[in-house]
This record gives sequence, C-alpha cells and structure tokens, in this order.
Amino acid sequence: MNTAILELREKLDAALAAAQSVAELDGLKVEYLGKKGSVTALLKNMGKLSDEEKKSFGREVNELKDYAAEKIAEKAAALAAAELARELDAVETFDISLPPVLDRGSFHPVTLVQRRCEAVFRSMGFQVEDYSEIVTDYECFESLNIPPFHPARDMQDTYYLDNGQLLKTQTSAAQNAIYKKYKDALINEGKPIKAVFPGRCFRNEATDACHENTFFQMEGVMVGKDISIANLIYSMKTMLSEVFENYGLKVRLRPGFFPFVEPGFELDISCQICGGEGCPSCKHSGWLELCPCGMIHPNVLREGGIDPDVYTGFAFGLGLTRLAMMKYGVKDIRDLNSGSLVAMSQFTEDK
Ligand code: FA5
Repeated sequence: MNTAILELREKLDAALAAAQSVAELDGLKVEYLGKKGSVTALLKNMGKLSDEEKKSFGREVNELKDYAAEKIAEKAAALAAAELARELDAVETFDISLPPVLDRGSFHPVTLVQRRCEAVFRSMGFQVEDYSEIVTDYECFESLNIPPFHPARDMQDTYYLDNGQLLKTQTSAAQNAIYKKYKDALINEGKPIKAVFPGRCFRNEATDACHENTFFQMEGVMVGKDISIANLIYSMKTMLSEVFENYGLKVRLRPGFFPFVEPGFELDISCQICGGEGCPSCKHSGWLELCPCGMIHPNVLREGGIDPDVYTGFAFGLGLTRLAMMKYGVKDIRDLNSGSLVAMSQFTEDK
C-alpha cells in the first residue's frame, strides 16, 4: 500500500478510537471525506505517477474512502448504542405488579384545628358562620366601639384598599353582621344568638416565632338573657379541653382591654410546647396568650340592633394559628405559612 495512504489510514484509526461523540465523528467525516478533505487531497499527487501506478493508487484511494465511510458509520452506531444504554440506566425501574401508592395529601394544621373547634362548638349548639376577608372600616372598627382616631386602632394597622375597604384585622369584624342576622330570632322567638366565625386576619406587623402578618382567628359570640362570665369560662374551657384532649389543661384569665367588651379578659393557656417552663414560642413566660374575650359592650349590642338593657352576651377571639402551634408542637408560627408540604403533611389525623 502507498505510504501516504497507509499513514492517512492509521491517522484515521487513531482519531476514530479517540472520538467520544457524534459531533466529533461529523468533524472527521468532513476532515477525511469532504471535498477539501485529506483523502481527496491524495488525488492531487496522481499527476506525478506512471499510468500503471495511477491505476493501483486510484484503487487504494477508493478503498480508503470506503474504509473511512464504513468505520465512521460503525463508530457512530456504537456511540448511539452506548448513549441509549446510559439513558435506560438512568430511568427508574419500577415493578408494575406493586400496589399503587395513592398520596391523598393532608389538611393544613390550622384547618385541622379549626374543624375540631367547629365540631366542639356545634355540639354546644353554636352556628358556624363564614365572613369576607375584605371589610369596611365600620365593620372592623366603628361598629365595635372604635371610632376614627381611637388609639386602639394603632395596634391593628392593616392593608387598605383604594376604595377605603381593608383586609380585616380581626374576626370581630363580623360581629355586627351576625347580631343583625340573628336579632329578630332573639327578640321575637327568644332564641339566644350562638355563633362562631373563623377567618383569616391580616396585620401590618413584624413577624417572629409567634406573630405573622397573616393568621387565623375564630370569633365566637353568645347573646341572650342572663348570659354571664360563667357561660364564657365554661365554653372556653370545654372547647380547649376537647381540642387538647387534656381535661386538666391550665388556663388563666387576666384583665384585658378591648373597646368592644366590658369587662375584658385575656385567656392564656399553659404553653404546650415547653410545659410551662418558658421557651421562645411563649416568649419565655410559660403562658401563651390565646383567647381574648369579655362581655359584649352595650354600645356594640346597640349598634347591632339589640337592647343592652334586656340582653347580655360574651365574645371571644381565639387565635386559631397559635392554637395549631400548641396542638401540634410547631415552634415557629412562620413554618405554618412556609408552604412546605413535607412539614405540613405530618399532621394527617383527619385525612
Ligand atoms: C383581637 O383581635 C380581638 N378581636 C379579640 C377579641 C374578640 C377580644 C372578642 C374580645 C372579644 P388580639 O389582637 O389580642 O385581639 O388577637 C386575638 C388573638 O389572635 C391573639 O390572642 C393571638 O392568639 C392571635 N393573634 C393576634 N395577632 C397575631 C399575629 N400577628 N400572629 C398570630 N396570631 C395573632
């Protein structure tokens, strides 16, 4: 074989052995077999050869062309097969005879605790009411004995819409509508008003382990003749004992000021995370402020169309998100809004 042809063939063999990709092979095809490729370039030397030599040189060049085309195609097929094998290895194998795993998801811990509270209150004869998240200033403040510029508004800064409405800061915003809805049955039929209304609340405030700008409360009211603080304490203790399935649960009442109750209280429960010893979730006090409450202020009853000289009532505003923290041992309230499915799907009791 002609030395130049032999050298070129050896060079091609080495390049083919080193090639790792189809792109490299395409490059080799151009380099060897293209119009300006090395095999075609060999033919330029033909002029210097005798007729006899031309014949055998031409044949050897053609053989080299066929050899190059064949070897490049072979290598391309080998690379494609290796690539397919790699892809197949990467695909997870599965056994089609295994039973299917149906992940049905789970309720959010706040939903679980809300449902539980609703069930307890329903069992005590309360209606469960729904209310909007966008409310008027009248609903959220004025009807609750908080006139414009009242200092109590400072503690509940919120998000205002251009039309003057606002994202409700407290579920108390539904109180006035509830009184108006049920007052006729109270006055004409003597049916006490007993309702709870859970809802999402919004406040423009910095977040920490026990504060969020978006959280849930559950409001409750009972209005009738001779409703007293004893009714309030009984209802709260029953609900909390049922939720925590702890009938020796410790609660304490402290005086608390809210313009829409008189007298007003803060109902705290012993911290269920640290057992009352003090931790960041309870601000190291051993108690968690959970449920402000009190006897409904006469002005609020009157604004709802109910005569405070005839009827009395209690109201409470339970912190549902904090209740979920206590119930499920969630140490940081922000975890509840984190959207982490892994964290939230641990609470599957009511799937
Ligand atoms: C109120 O919102 C009153 N409307 C409650 C009320 C109703 C009093 C009826 C009297 C009669 P307060 O701002 O304290 O009160 O909030 C009530 C509960 O909501 C708190 O005890 C707490 O558990 C929860 N809460 C308040 N702010 C936040 C917050 N930023 N993050 C999480 N929970 C909160």
